[in-house]
Amino acid sequence: MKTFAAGLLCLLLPVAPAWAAEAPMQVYTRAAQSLDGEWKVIVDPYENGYYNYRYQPFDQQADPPKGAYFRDAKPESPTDLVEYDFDTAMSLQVPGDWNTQDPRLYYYEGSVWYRKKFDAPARRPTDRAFLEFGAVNYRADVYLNGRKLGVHEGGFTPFRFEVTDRLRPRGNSLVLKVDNRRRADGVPTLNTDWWNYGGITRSVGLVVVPEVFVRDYRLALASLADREVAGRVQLDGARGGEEVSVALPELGVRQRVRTGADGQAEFRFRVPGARLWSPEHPQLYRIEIASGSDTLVDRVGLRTIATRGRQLLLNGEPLFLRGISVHEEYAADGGGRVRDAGQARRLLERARSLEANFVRLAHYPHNEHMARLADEMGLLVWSEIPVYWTIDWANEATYRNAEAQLEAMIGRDRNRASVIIWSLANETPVSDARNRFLSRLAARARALDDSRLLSAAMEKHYREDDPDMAVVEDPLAELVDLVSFNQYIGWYDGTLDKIDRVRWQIPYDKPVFVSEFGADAKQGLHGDAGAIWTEEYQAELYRRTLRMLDRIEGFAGTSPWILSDFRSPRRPLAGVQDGFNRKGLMSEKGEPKQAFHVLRDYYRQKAGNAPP
Ligand code: GCB
Repeated sequence: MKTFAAGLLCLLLPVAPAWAAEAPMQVYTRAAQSLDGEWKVIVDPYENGYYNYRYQPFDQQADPPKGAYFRDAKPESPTDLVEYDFDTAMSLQVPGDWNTQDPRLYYYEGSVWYRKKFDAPARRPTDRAFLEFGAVNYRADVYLNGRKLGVHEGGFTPFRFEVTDRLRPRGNSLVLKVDNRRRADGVPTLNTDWWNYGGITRSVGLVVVPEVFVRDYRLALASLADREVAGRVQLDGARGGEEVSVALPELGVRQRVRTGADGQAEFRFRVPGARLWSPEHPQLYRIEIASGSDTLVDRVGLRTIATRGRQLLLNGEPLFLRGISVHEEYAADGGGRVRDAGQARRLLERARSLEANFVRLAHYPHNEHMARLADEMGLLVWSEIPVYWTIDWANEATYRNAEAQLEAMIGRDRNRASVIIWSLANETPVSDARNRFLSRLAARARALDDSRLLSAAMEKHYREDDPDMAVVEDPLAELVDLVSFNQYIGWYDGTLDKIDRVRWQIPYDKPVFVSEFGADAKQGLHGDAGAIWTEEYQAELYRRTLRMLDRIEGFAGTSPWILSDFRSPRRPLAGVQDGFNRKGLMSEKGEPKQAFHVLRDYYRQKAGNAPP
């Protein structure tokens, strides 16, 4: 299956962005030829390489001229006018955002052309090849050897193109036009409180697989009491009737099943001796899925997550989420978006040093390293799509874009034991159009994965007859499993003393999760606890807020805002913010503020590890 096949027809017709409809593909553990490293780039604010001087796209012409950058052309004679040359152009590293690699691109929002030359890997004549992109922000127009493969929109999810018949043995030219301009109808939309990092921000690889291969699988502990595991395998290229073997060697499990006409095979077996996955014992087992000449190897944890009334249950036991929100940014070494597994690990280690057992990966799907490391390190995960603030709710294309991102997120990470919550949205204003949009998304998420909890970061308001009575009521709360909301009492909403007065009305028999609270503080700025921006104010806000939250009935955890300071164009205050949201418990470099210790002590107590 292809993200979007741009065949002959598409030389004449516009290539529409790829919205969904693509089956997930598990590639993380497969050997791939890496296309990371140095790419040649041309910054193109006027999209000169895409449009001719009459503003007609070159890639909709049957025979695009050499001036189309995706042709990656060279002059063929001394008078041949070609006004670009990738070979002599500047370079950027992939994966990586462009903003922090070159000071001239720090604020740039527009198009950059990327080019990579590569030789095809050795393969058998029947093998198939896929170009896999971890994420490109925001829109990618992708061309191989001068021909368009397709378009992808959405900056945080993987996509791929089958290029089996398009590869040359040597000297392939892969060209992307990457455009990070914000759009009113985009997901996210124009307005966010984070940096709009552009570029090929995650790895690119070429994956070679046999003609028939294990494309995807899912597996979950279906019954805690019976220790029964259920799942299914999806072959690609199958005719039906293929044998598939599923093995968990450490548990002595090996099952053989056969695919139906759709290439799918279901399995079900018992694992009486299995140790369940939990933050205390993040046990993973090797799984081998084989069919014909293909074998996919992975590591999986087995656990259940559920709610009972206002309680959260992990493996049937009550669970309190000692969480922290995290942006996928590692600014400690001057960079921006997390570039590799090492940086992802350091972020999660910061979270663990807080005694957290849970991370809210805000506000978009993070790179795949995060959930995989969380599996290994024993951190529970909330994963969300960037349906943030003022989405274009009534626009069907916007809905399909959001749904595609949801499908890609769930498709990629649904075998990660660490991931327990899919979140649909953040602080979205209640309206009929928004309710319809989110209830469709909720139904889609349930259809894709019924083994996890659904949530969304909602908002609170106050009762008209009682200004100290905070109410969480939202039609969305009916649809989700966990009633989550963000609140900033003592920061955007009143001063510290208000925190002590507020009472809560939350009329759902569901666990309550406080997905954000916090205050800005500049690390190293000290003063009176009554003065904002100081570490003391932030620490005091944490002390009072934690006491308040403990009074909420059904309070099942929190993920305060946020682990580390992060870049935001909404935060210009010189000398304090300097372009950073300062609500971190640590500076962007990882230096803890006082509030870090307040929250860590609280979490120690919750974990039953309070110092004497
Ligand atoms: C919020 C948003 C988060 C912001 C934060 C803030 O409610 O969900 O994205 O960064 O507040 O600091 O204002």
